[in-house]
Amino acid sequence: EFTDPHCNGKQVIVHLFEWRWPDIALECERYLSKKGYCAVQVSPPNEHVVVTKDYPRPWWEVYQPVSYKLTSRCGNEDQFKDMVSRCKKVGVRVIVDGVINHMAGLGRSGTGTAGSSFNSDNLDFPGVPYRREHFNDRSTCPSGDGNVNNYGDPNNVRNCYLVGLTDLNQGVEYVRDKISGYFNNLIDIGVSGFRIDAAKHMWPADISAIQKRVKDLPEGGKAFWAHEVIDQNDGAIKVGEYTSLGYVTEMRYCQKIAQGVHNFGELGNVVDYGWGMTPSANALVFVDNHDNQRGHGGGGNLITHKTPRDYKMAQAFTLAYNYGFVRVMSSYFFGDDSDAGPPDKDVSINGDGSCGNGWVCEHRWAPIANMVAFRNAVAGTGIEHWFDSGDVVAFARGNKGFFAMAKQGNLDQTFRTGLPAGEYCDIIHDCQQKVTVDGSGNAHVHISNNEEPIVAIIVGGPT
Ligand code: LAG
Ligand code: CA
Repeated sequence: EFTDPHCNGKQVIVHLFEWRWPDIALECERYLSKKGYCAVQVSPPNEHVVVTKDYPRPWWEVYQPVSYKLTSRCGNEDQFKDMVSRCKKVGVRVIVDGVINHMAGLGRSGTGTAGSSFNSDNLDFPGVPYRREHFNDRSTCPSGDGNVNNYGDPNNVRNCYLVGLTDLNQGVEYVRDKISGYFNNLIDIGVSGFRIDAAKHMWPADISAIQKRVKDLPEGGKAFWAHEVIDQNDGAIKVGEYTSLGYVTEMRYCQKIAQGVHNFGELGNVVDYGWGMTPSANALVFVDNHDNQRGHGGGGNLITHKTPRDYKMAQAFTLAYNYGFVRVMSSYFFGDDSDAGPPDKDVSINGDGSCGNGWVCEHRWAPIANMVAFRNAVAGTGIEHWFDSGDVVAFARGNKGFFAMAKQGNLDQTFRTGLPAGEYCDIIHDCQQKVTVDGSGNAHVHISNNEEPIVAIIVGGPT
């Protein structure tokens, strides 16, 4: 019910992390629509704190709400509306990162990005307005210091302050009304779905009560919901508590795909239900996200754009495989500084289609971008003709697509592809090589030892 992305069967969303609204509008028109991306997840559009005290304008200031007015670091309300309508016009939906667990952190006060005053220590957010009675307190939070400090206790995780962020009580009717009012305003503007920040830190029943107050989309049906629940088999809270509410983030996949790319022999076990991984129908799947790529939110031992060859293999495999609904990450460079905010320059596009001005644009890397069409083309098919030698992995998706990658490159091998006979373009390399499938469905595959030791072909693809 809450897992329909409303984009005509398209299968992949992209997170344009901290991109500004005018840049996203342009990207929808010039790129995302053409490559078959279903939707873009945008950073929180609501008013938030301006952090200058601990660090000059860190990325994470957008996770400290001041109100639900639509002026944020990414742009103002007019720019937001313009982006949503321009993206929608070219068939790309907008999914908003909804920060509704909390407001700004203790110790912060002043004026937010839309001009509202606030004082966290007094639990006073007149821009909403929220007051003391709308927050959790000693009567609901059992931890000694008021902060989340025991992941074994759901009351602690959900009713206490996450890293000192003033924790809203979503059990209060007024709070539910304010949050659903914010979401309904976004739906009126044309937004199609929500990524729910810190869903683990809210009661599923409270989220459900909020969802009941959120209107259907203008074209009919419920909005798309993806709940951020970090479950790495390390605490009391399980993603399964949220699957009736929409998609849930499957963080264990980040660990599994990293292990798999480091040792191809493990790729057959990349979805481990024994590990409690979410059923495919509810799993939001990604190689990395904006938190774990910089060591926040369950980081460590995963693959990011900083190792491009591995990253391309991880993301291409993820798009070729048949697990979950895939979100592609699109980052900016941050070196060793995990607090660094986004570049203060527009996203520029180089002659070769890559991005400049500090934007990584993984979603434009050919092995990632072109695999979006692959996933769209093979939707609904199963994995067939699985081959895994420990160095080489290959498989078909029904009789619609075939994918192979070779860890060391230098591959010359014949595989069963399951595809109809014919000549196909290798979509990974923009058709620079062709793959011929013979009458029995076999094809000889060549992979050089380069930066993208991958081959992929689809029925109905470019020729
Ligand atoms: C999330 N998911 O559950 C976001 O994906 C994650 O990026 C958010 O944390 C978190 N929940 C709260 O929305 C981020 C940073 C934190 C940052 C927080 C608030 O990962 O490091 O905390 O946003 O800006 C920062 C400071 C803390 C401080 C806190 C309160 O890093 O040291 O205690 O602000 O002032
Ligand atoms: Ca909470």
